Amino acid sequence: MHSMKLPITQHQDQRYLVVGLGLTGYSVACYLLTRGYRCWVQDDRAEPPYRQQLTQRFAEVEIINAPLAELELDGFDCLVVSPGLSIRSDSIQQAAKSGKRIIGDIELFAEAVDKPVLAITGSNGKSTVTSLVGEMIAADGYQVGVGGNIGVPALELLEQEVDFYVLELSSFQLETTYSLRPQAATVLNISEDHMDRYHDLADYQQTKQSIYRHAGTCISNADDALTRFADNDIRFSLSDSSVQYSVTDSVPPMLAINRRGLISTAELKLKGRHNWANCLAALALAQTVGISEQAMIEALRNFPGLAHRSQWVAQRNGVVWINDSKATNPGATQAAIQGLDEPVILLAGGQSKGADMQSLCATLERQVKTALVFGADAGQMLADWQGCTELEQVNDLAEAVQRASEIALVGDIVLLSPACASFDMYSGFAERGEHFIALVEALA
Ligand code: UMA
Ligand code: ADP
Repeated sequence: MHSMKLPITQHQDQRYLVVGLGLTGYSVACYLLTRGYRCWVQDDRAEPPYRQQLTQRFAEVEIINAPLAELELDGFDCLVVSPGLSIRSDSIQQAAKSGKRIIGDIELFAEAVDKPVLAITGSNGKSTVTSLVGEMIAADGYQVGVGGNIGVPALELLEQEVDFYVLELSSFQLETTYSLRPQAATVLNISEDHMDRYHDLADYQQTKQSIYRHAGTCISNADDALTRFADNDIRFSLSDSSVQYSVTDSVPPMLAINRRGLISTAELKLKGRHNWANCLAALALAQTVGISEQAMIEALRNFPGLAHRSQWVAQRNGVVWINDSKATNPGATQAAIQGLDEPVILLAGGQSKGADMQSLCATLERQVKTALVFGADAGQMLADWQGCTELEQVNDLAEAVQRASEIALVGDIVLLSPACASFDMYSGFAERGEHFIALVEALA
């Protein structure tokens, strides 16, 4: 097994500016510097997260600590922009107009990759499907590289010899990707997210749909018209059993390929109807690269789900506590609540990113006894949810957990499913979820 791929020869003469030194920027800089490219790094933060790691590995690297708008960009041929930064900013638009390539880490990956890629996007369920497809491929005895927005930068995957790659791609990453040719690609679903980065839902949808551009097979969700690409899409559906990947109408339903039941949903460790859709999408993806049914079924049966996605935390005095910190938009929260049969006390809040919280009203009215809201956009939630359910504003998650423990009755579920990003109070959804677990464990 090689520890490193051979240097690539494309664009060897170009001068690269890596824009942003987060996880992505670090992986891009390492990738370029290891291969001998001329590369500089820029970040406007006083102490970029990966400065120390990068300078430890490459003492000679030049890190420019200034806003992009203040830089003379004529000396660069290509800007590799981190996903957290919008390419619609004036300075990047100007650089594009003057002929510079504007790309992201996934474009560099696409230029170098020589094995089949399965590509997954959507507003919700990406990480679950990405991991599940990875498990299916591994269960069939192949080596697989799983990464992208899920948290392992795609370029790091190139350091190992594998048979297949499975990539979770965010809309931000897709904005700067042009030549990825996935063997199969899917848009799992589209609901409002990142409305602070897009003009409207159609703009966001169009970015998501670019994953289909050079895909061998397009896999769409027949229950969500916004995911549809063309008449010959492979489709999955929870409601239409005439499409290739569906559920039977037996009780309990089975996941089915062309109406033939493969495995009962009762055998899945993943809970909630939205996860059945995720399983169908994973089956469709894995089948395009010839994974055996036996391996797919084994993976479906064993996959416990990921942390922070409707994760069971504890049962205390007849009350179940669930951590769904990864729900960073209203669509995800809706799916989490709808997956439960019990009365819910909802803990929600953070940064809404411009999403319309009223889309949750019907679900709140039906299933949520009380919503405890906190964080930067608590005010918006209070206003948008007025009259749908009982509402209380609290200062933070600690107070929300305390208050929930006071009001929860036997048989209730306390669900952290914030419908918001966490960056007003945490480094990310994982830190928020860990904090929640610690708070619940500390309850008397
Ligand atoms: N930033 C600055 N100044 C800079 C550069 C960045 O202020 O000069 C800020 C950004 O505005 C952003 C933060 O730093 O708020 C992080 O941005 P980044 O692009 O450096 O992010 P990375 O650390 O490289 O992480 C990114 C993804 N983050 C984003 O897209 C915001 C990670 O997804 C992903 O796991 C990682 O690359 C590896 O591919 C996180 C995410 O929130 C989990 N993704 C969004 C989502 O899932 O909804 C799209
Ligand atoms: P992503 O990577 O797209 O954020 P995850 O698999 O991490 O997706 O799940 C994030 C949240 O989205 C979960 O906490 C769950 O509540 C919700 N979710 C998962 N799958 C779906 C789906 N198919 N439809 C709607 N919501 C979903």
